[in-house]
Amino acid sequence: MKLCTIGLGYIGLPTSLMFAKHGVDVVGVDIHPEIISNLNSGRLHIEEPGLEEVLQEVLTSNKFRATLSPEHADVFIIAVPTPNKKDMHQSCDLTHVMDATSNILPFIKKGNVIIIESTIAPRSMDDHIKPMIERTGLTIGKDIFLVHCPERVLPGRILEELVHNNRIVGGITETCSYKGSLVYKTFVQGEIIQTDAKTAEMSKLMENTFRDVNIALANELTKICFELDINVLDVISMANKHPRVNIHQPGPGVGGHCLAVDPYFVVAKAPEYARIIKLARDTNVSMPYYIVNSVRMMLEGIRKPKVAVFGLAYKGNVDDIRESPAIDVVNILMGLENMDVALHDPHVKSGKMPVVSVEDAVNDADLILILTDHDEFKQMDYDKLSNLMSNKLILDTRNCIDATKTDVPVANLGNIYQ
Ligand code: SAJ
Repeated sequence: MKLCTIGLGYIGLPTSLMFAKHGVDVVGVDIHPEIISNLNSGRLHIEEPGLEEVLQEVLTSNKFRATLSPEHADVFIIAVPTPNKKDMHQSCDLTHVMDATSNILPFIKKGNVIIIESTIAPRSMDDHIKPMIERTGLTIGKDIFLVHCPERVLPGRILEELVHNNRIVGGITETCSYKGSLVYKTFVQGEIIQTDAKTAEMSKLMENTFRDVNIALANELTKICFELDINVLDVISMANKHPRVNIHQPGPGVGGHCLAVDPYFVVAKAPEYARIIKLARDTNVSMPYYIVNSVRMMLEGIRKPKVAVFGLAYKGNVDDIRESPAIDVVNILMGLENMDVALHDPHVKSGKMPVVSVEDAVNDADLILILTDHDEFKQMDYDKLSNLMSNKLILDTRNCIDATKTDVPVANLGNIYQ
């Protein structure tokens, strides 16, 4: 089998490498020449545990190569970004998916399987992708097989989840679903569930929406508990002792290219009904302001305070800053008069954000503001580090450090004041 993947980002690259590792001849396509030359020389442009080793392995076995333009293949997988449009409801921008589909059209032939893995708004396959393919004159379900198989892997655990997660394969026809499922049988050990395209689209969106709404509940509860002088973290851990309750963790907001993006695709399709989903988004988007207010309360009385921000990535142990709430917090803090802000993130390269060393960040700082739960922050010697500070305060918005291991006062979202 020969596979041509379009898009070599957080999903397309690990997926390509996994197929190559399992004996498939893979050609990966991306529009960025530097990504192509880096990958062909064994260098990654994204951080993901275990990925570098797999890249070396499939380059050595000649099962993978990267290139700028598509080629004939048996299977095409499209894994390009679907951002929000800048319209009223932030609907799904299908431009990259449509472009990628149009770019492979000259190379498709009878018997091919075309798979869209990008997260897309409900009905995108039926209303937009299917008509494009049909214009070639090929009959879907007979000559060519079109499916939506949404990616569902968790950054940080991608290689493991690619193999062990269940896959939803939503075909335009039943034969399409069947042909699509055969492709994933190459390495998927989880269940491969066949359905139609629009059910697959909506299921994927609901997975991320469920999580976003649940986190919004935790964030709303944080504000309620603060007003009532109750520790929200204790409340959540007590409530979660119930066998059917699982409230997620509050934090500075919800980031990444999935939870902070996908729920809007549903809202935009049915705004009059998607009310909880929209409110949850608004609640999560409000959290950076809540965090900055908390910082201001903790620093009250200090003339020109300095905040050392720990963590810019949208979540722990990744380098991805897309939609990161930490970036929103930083922007709001930097907009305040009489506030110094220094940024530290061991995973984020200085080209992306003006990050400094941990010592430079805390030097003369009044407060360490932890916004991302990187392992490095959990293991830090805060007693030693705090000797560089003017005032010794930590606000751990991720509740990730062990406050009993340091003499520095540690506040968290359950306990803003010290
Ligand atoms: N977060 C909280 N509280 C929590 C859990 C997460 O504030 O209790 C925040 C994180 O810090 C982060 C954001 O939510 O800012 C999203 O992180 P995440 O770990 O929940 O998810 P992602 O965006 O890394 O990956 C999600 C996953 N979806 C689900 O778990 C339902 C993943 O399986 C999907 O493949 C991925 O979205 C995607 O690409 O759609």
